[in-house]
Amino acid sequence: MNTDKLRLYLVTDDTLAGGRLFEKVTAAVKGGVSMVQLREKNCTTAEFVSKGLRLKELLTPYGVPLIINDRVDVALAVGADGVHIGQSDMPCKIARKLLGPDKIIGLSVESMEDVRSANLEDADYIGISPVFATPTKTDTAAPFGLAGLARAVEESVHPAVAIGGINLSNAGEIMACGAAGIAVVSAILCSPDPFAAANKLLEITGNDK
Ligand code: TZP
Ligand code: MG
Repeated sequence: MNTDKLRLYLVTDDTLAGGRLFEKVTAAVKGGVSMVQLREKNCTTAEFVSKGLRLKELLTPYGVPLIINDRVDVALAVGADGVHIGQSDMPCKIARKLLGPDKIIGLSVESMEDVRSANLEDADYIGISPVFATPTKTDTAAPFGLAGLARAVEESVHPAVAIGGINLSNAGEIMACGAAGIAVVSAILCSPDPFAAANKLLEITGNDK
């Protein structure tokens, strides 16, 4: 994959977006978000597909890839650009078989052991999760911290995106650890101005590369 797309990765949360998800995603993409993951934990499959189709239509004119969280079937159904899978989701090898060689597959890693096993997989990137503790997702493994992030990036054969508690004040430090990009939820979706938030984050990720 084009690793530039990993630079500013927006992960959705309908609740945090306050029912204005599509409006906020549009503003964020105009502000510089380079990839979007539709992450839905509480909706029906029909709703997931419907949101995915709408998001795909919204993102295509901007050349921004759509990634579906967890669900390979939903990714196929909406013609998404890829999936993001966790340690307890569809095994990567099977996801690759189902999606083919050209789709993007991202793999969450929650420990150094996960990083080493991800090295054996045909993934396009890893998501290092979480770097910092975050109220957005509390059922996480222990945070990597900056030192752990740097070690994980070093150990990984895949480009790495960091997630968890990333905002304007620490994005530069994340990039300095060698990450290919940052993945954020609240730093953009809880901002009163998602366009400006994305734009500032993009500037930071660019400056530290
Ligand atoms: N996976 C690990 S942390 C996280 C996910 C989906 C949430 C990150 O949210 P925020 O608001 O950017 O800290
Ligand atoms: Mg998952």
